[in-house]
Amino acid sequence: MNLSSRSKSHQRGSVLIIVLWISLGLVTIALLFGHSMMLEFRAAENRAAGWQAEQAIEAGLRYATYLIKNLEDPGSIPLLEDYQSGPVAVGEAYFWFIGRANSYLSNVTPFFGIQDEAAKLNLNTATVEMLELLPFMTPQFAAAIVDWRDEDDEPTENGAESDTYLQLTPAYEAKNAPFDSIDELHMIFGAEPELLYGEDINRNGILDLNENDGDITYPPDNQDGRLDPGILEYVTVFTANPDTEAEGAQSIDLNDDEDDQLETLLEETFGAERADEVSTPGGNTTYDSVLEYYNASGMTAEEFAQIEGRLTVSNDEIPGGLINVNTASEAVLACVPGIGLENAAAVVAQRQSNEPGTATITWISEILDDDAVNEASPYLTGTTSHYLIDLAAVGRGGKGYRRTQFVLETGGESPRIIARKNLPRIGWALGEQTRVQLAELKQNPLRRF
Ligand SMILES: [Ca+2]
Ligand SMILES: [Ca+2]
Ligand SMILES: [Ca+2]
Ligand SMILES: [Ca+2]
Repeated sequence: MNLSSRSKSHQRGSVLIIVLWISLGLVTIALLFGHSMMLEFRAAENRAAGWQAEQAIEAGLRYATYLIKNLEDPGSIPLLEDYQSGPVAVGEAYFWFIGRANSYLSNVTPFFGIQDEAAKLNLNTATVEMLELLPFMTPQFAAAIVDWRDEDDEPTENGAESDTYLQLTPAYEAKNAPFDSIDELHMIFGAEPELLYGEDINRNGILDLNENDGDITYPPDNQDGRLDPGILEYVTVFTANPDTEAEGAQSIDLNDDEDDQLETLLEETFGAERADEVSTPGGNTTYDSVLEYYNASGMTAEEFAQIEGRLTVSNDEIPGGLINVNTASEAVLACVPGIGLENAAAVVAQRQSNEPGTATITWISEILDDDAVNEASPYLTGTTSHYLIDLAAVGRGGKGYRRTQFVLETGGESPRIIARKNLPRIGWALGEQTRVQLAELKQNPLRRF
């Protein structure tokens, strides 16, 4: 081989190496481009699934509004057998109504259904003694709640007013006005996540795996196989003022019935003859509770149940924020004077023998003595006008998880939305079984539940 041919072959080798490098570069670029396209595609897919989930939540809200508007017994909770509580398909998406089982403390699988906001203690009307009886509550936090909402800046015993809040960083003042949202509890002096959320960090009313593993994963829990929810589980701000003045309002105020609406209702329901036999509030009678009127009226329990949902009492002595004895948990009933920690379990046990969908208060006389009934009834109701619609949804392929809570208020022509809150996308609320089912769905998008 002469020099020139050796040099030529060397040149060919160099060219080959350069070509190889360029090809490799092109392949790398193509791969990187492909990868970013794939990421882009996945992001678009997730966005689309999230959008579908949001649409499903709107559909769930319309469905709940329809159910509540058309309830056979106004003021009752829709019966589970009368509607789909989840998963409900909306195109490629699904929604669920996150619910609460009657005895949810040991539940590990989610319960789906429409909830009652009147099952809870009202932060704006509950006394400090009532608040103190809630699980996880401390005397300091109960007093600080009352100080937050009361008009003055004088701390109650153990409480906290602006003096305390102005020393914090950042500093702020006590509200000195009613709570607009239970989320304001985060601003109350002494608010710790353990106090507000307890073990139920994802606020779904069931014991998720991380809520029963001690300190291995957040939140801390006592690993006792029972859910110990925090204060947020038991409180509301929405039940205080049943608006009997609202347009199309259905309620008759027994202490302020100038148009004799009750008489008309009795005649329409029972006929003129029976309506005459039944007493209507006369003269200066002021009732502390609807139940007090029932006891004076001479109606049977069956008769009273037919009209109870239309009745209310306004009374300056009564704070409002009535608790529905048909739906409240044992922990909430324990806060009611006359029931207390000693009778709450018995009331819940008695309730379980009632017909599902019961919307009357009369049955508490079967479990409490007369004194207790008189003490408790001003705080209680058998019906509700505030429904919690807690919706979770996923889009195509089980992706795009969303959760939004709504409060619907009845009393006018149609239920109206008085609160709407998106919950964080982290904090899966549908339990392990649904997670597994959805993972299978992701593998095979054509499959359905
Ligand atoms: Ca105050
Ligand atoms: Ca939970
Ligand atoms: Ca834990
Ligand atoms: Ca526990």
